[in-house]
Amino acid sequence: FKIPRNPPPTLRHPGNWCRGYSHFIAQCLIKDFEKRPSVTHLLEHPFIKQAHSKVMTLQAQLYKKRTPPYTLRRKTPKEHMVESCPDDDLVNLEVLDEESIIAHLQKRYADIQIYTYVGDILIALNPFQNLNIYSPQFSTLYHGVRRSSNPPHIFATADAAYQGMVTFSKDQCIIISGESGAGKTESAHLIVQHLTFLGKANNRMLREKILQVNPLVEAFGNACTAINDNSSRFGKYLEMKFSPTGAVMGAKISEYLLEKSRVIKQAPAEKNFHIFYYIYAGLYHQNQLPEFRLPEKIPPRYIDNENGKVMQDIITNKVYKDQFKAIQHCFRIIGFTEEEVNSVYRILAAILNTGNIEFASITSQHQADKSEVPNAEALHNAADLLSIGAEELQEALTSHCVVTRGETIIRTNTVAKAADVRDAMSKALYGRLFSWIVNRINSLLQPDKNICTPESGMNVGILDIFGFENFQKNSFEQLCINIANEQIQFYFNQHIFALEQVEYQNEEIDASLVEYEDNRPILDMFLQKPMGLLSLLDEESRFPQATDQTLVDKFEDNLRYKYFWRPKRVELCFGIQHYAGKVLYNAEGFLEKNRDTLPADIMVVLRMSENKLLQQLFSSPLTKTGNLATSRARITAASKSLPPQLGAGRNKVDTMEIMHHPEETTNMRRQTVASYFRYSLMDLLSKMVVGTPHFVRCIKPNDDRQALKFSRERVLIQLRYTGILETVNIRRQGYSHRILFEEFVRRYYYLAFRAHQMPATTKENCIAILEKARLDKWVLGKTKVFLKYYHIEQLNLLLREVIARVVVMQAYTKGWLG
Ligand code: AOV
Ligand code: MG
Repeated sequence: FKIPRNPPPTLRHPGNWCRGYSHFIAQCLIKDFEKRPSVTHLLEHPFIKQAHSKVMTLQAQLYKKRTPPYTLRRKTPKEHMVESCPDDDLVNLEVLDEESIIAHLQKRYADIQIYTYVGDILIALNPFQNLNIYSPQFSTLYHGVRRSSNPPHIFATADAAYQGMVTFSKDQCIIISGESGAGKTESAHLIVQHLTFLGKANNRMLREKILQVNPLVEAFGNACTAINDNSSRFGKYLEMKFSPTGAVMGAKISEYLLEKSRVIKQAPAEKNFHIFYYIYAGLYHQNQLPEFRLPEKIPPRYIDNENGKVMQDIITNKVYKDQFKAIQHCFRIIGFTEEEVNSVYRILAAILNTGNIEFASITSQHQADKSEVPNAEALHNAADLLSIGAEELQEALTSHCVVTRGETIIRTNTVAKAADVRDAMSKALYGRLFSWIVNRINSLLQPDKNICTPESGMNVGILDIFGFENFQKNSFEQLCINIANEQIQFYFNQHIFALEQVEYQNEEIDASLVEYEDNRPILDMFLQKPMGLLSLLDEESRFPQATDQTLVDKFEDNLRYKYFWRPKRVELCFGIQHYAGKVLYNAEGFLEKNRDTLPADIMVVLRMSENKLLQQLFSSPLTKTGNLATSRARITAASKSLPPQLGAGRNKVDTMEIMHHPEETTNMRRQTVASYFRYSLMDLLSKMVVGTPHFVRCIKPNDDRQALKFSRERVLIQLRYTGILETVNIRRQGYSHRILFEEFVRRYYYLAFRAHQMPATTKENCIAILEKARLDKWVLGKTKVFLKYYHIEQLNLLLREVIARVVVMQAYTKGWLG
C-alpha cells in the first residue's frame, strides 16, 4: 500500500491522522483482524494488547448487567457490515409496535441501559442517578470508532457530529428535546464535555473556559420549579467553534426568552433564579451582607416564597455556599474582571433591595392618587447599590412624564402602579444583566481571528431549550415555552419525515410513505399573521382599554381551530391541544407581560448611574445577535433554505424593531414580548438549518424523579407525541441520506479508484464505489445517491480504514511498532 502524495481532501486533515492514533489502531486491528491476516500478528504486540484490554475493561463496565459483553470473536461478513448488538437499535426490532418498543425500553432501563438508538437518533431515558459512564476514559472509548462497536451513548452522538464536521467541513447541530426534567441540560453538558475532549486544543485554558460556560449561565438562567430542581428558564444555543483541523477555538452562546417574571414572583414551592441564593449564602459566609445592604434575618421579598424559611436554608445549605465558590471560579476562569463581578453582585443585591421598596397612598381630596415610599431604607439601599440618587429613583417610581402637544406633564402613580414600575425595573435589570453576561462570555470566548476566521472555522451547535411544561396553573411563560417546543417538534418532523418524502418524489424514488402527526396547523394557529394567537395578543396589547378578559374573548372569536377551546365557567382560561398534550392556560396578566414596558423615567434614571456596567446595560439597546446587517443577511440566507412555514411571517419582521429589548421604550412602535419571541424563534431556526442535524430525544421515565422506576404510561405518552414509532418506521424503510452524485464521488472515490485519479462524477462511478464498498439496499435517484442511515457510517468507516492503513504504515516506517 502506497501512501499517496496527494490524498483526497477528506484525508488531508492532520487531526484525522494522528489524534488518538494508538487507540485507533488498536480498535481497527481488533475489530477487523480477520479481514487482514497480514496484520494479525500485530495483535500480539504489547502496545496493541494493552490498548485492547483497556477497551475491553471499559466495555465490561458499560455492560455491567448485560451478558455477555462484547467478546473478541470472528464475525461473519454480514455481521461485519451491520455489526451491532441488535438490541441497541429499535430499528432492528422484529415486531414493531408500541407494545414491543416499550417493553424493549423498559428492559433496557432495568439493565441501566439508558440510551437506545432509533437509526441515527438517540433516545435518552433519564436515569435519575449518577452513572459511572462519563469519565474521560469513556470519551476515549467512543472516540472515532464504529458506532456499533459500543453500546449507545450520548458521546457517540457528539462524536458523530464532530466526525461529520471534520470529515466534511460542514457545520453540525445537535438538537436535544424532551419535556421538562427529561434530561436535556445534562445531555448538553455531556456533549460539551465530549466535544472539548475531542477538540483538544493546545490551549488548556480555553478548554477550561468552555467547560465553565454552562455552569455560569445556568446559575443565572436556571431555577427550581415544581417539576425540576434545575429547570432551564431560558433557551440556549451553544456553538462550539473549531479550527479546520478540529481543534476547539472558542464558543458562542445565544440565549432565548429568559423567564424574567420569576425575578419578582414565583409560584408556590418554586424558587427564584439560583444565583440569588448562591450570592446570598456566599456573602453571608464571607460576612459581606452589610456591604451589599442585604438583611441577615428577614429575607428580601423576591426570594421569600416560604414565610421566612428561606433564610435558614441559605445559611445551612452547604450547596449554596459551594455553588457561590464555583460561580466565582467560573467568572475568574472565563476572564471577567473583579470589578465586573463586583458590579454584577451589586446589581443583584440592588434588585433584591428594589423588591423591598413599598408604597403607601397619600391621596388627599384635592390631589389625584399619589404614592410615597414610607420606609426609605430599601430605597436608599437600592439607589446606593445602583449608584443613582435615591430622590430621583423615588420620583421615577411614583410619578411619570407624559408628553402631550409638546408639553411635558408630570402625573403621579397610584400605589399599584408604583409597585408595577418597581417590578418592571427589577425585571429589566435582571434581563439586561443576563444578556450582558452572555455577551461578555461571547466576547471572551471568541476564536482568535488570526487562527480561525469565520470562513475557515466550523462549529457544532447544541440546542438546549426549556422543555414542554404543564403545571397546575399555566401562564404566558408556559405558553411561550410550549410554542418553542412546538416549533422544535415541527423542525424534527420536517427533517425526519417531510423533507425526506418530498425528495423521494422529486427524484422519482419509489418509497412507501410514512404517516406522521403534522403539528403545522397548531404552529400556524400561533404564528400566523395577522390572525394567529401571537398577533391577536399583540393587537390587543396596543389597546389601552383592553383587559385580559377581552383578550380571551378575542381568542375565542378568532381562533377557529380544533386545538383551541374555552372551558365554561372559568373566565380567564383557555385550552390548547399541543402536540405533547392538553394545556389549560390562565390569561391573567398576559397583556401586561406581553407589553413588558419599562417607563422612560426609570430608564433615564438608570442611565445616569455612575456604575459603568449599569451605564452599559441601559445606554444603548443591547443587540443580541450582533451586527444588524449581518443578522439580517443571515436570516435572509437561511430563510431560503427553510421550509416555507418554518419562519411563519418572517418576511414581515422588522429587524430595526427586533434589535431592541422588548421593554425598551422608544419613539418606534413598542416591541412586545410576543413579537420579540417570534423573532427569536426564527433567529434560532436560521442558525440550526445551516448545520447537519443530530437529534437527541430525552424521555422522562417517571414523574417522581426516581431511579429505576419506569412508568409505562408516561413513557408511552412521550413516545407517541414525539413520533418515535413513526421514526422507527421511516428509519427502517427510508433513505435518510441523499447525496448529489458529484459530492458522493468527491467524498468516496478513494474507496474504488486510485488516489491520484479523481474520476468523473457520473452515476456509473457512484455505482462502482457503492459496489466496491459492498453496500446493499441503496438506490439511485435522478441526481442523488439515496442511502440508509447506516450506510454513511459504513462508508466513513471504510474511509477511516484506508486512513488506518496509512497510519499503520507510517507507524511501521517510523519504527513505532518495532
Ligand atoms: P431538562 O433540562 O430536560 O429539564 P435536566 O437536564 O435538568 O432536565 O435533568 C433533570 C435532572 O435529571 C437532573 O438535575 C439530574 O438530576 C437528572 N439527570 C438527567 N440526566 C441525567 C444523567 N445522564 N445522569 C444522571 N442524572 C441525570 V427543563 O430545563 O426543566 O426542560 O426547563
Ligand atoms: Mg434544562
